[in-house]
Amino acid sequence: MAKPAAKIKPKNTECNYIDGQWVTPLSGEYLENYNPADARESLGRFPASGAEDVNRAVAAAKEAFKTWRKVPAPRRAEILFKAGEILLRRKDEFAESMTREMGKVLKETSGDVQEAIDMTYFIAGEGRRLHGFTTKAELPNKYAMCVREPIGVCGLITPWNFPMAIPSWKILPALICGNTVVIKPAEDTPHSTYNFVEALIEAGVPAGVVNIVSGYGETAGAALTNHPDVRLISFTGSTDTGRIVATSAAQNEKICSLEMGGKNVVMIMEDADLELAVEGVLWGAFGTSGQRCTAASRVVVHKKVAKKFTAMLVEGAGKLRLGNGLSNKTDVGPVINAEAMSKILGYIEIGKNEDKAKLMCGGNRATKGDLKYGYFIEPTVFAGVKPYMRIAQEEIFGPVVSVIECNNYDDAIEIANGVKYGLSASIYTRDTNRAFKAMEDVQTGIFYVNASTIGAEVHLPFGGTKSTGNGHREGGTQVLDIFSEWKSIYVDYSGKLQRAQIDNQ
Ligand code: UN1
Repeated sequence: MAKPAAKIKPKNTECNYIDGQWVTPLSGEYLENYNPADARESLGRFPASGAEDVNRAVAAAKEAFKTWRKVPAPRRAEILFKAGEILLRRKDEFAESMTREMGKVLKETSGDVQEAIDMTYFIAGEGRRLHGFTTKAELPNKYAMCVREPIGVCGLITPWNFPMAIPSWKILPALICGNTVVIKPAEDTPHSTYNFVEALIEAGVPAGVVNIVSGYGETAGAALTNHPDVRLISFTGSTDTGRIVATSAAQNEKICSLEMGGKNVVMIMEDADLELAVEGVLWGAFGTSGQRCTAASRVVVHKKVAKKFTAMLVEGAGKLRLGNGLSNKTDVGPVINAEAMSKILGYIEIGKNEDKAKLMCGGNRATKGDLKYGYFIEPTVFAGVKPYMRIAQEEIFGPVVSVIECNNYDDAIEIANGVKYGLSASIYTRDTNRAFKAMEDVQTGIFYVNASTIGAEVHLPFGGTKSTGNGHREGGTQVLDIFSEWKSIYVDYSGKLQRAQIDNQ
């Protein structure tokens, strides 16, 4: 008689993590994770979960909330501190795995893991500072105070461009406030979120407190945003998807925090240090292949220095080396997938034809040697761009930058503010008065002086105005306002009937 086939234990990454267990998806479906630098390389399969998987995870999170909410915040913080240590120990390994699935260079993926570590320590510290306040009550012998309360089950939907940092921005503050979470990582980069959650598990997060359901937005994501037991949705991604998320969240009164697109500007005044400015724009526009919501995608430059600046920028862009992010010779990695590549190339066509801007360098897919196996786009600079053009208005999310000339400071501000987004902006100038004035005049959530539009730090609020978001801020202590609700408490120690007291007023 033939022996029964040995049961092969599925890898953790082929499972969802629900109620403290790695479980295969009830949907029975999977998605394949590919290396964007070489699409021949599969990095394994992950669940393509359905509504029944999400239901299971939400039920576990709902149950775990009953006890987790009662764990004192300083105790919850101890787990986070431990997770920070684990992330630090495994930083190189996690950075390498992120470069494989996301494409950005090792320096940037190490930065991504570091941002998660920073967030871990920062938010763990908040475990001893979940301050409320007291105030005077209207009556004598009465005490009034206000405390933060956890919200319940939080549904988190995260993007692929910062596949560990952004999950950390959401999971950690949710946990410190006493909530439980179900996270659906981006389908292009689930592994980095799995790595992050593994660190939390090793640090001792109890079963059901953190759950991962991997899958697509249309199925797993939609099931999460529609689930009646999910009290809060926190989403980072495109403005179009954010609108869908917000609409379904509104249907059952969910708290909803959205972090969406950007069309960030670097303003270069006639007195700027051009070398500094060029370096800033190169890093801001082409770092992470331009796939940051904070990417510098517009440069507004004073007409007196425009020619010189553009020549320096084009020279710098031409020197950037495209390649696999694992090589220390690479400056710019691939874009995330074939669809993104064709969208970006589509915008380059719009820039050349419809907008009739001047293509100064780049403009093509790079296919030399092994690059043909990946999704590489040459760093692209357009000059002669007018503020109304589509390449100057729409988020391209790729290595494409538009140089727009301005006549003076007021002109620069008008162009800077003339887009629907409001995430990040910067000014290069040696005039401190002007720098301070710009701080006030620019309508964005983040502003830099003599630095690029990228590089936000975790202990300051992160988020944008206008169509970039819906008024919330991640990072800083302000993130606690997303993940907790205020409870006002009145203690009457007069021992008198309330009615009598009111009459005495
Ligand atoms: C994003 O692009 O979605 O400030 C986040 C920065 C990074 C975070 C970017 N710390 O560029």
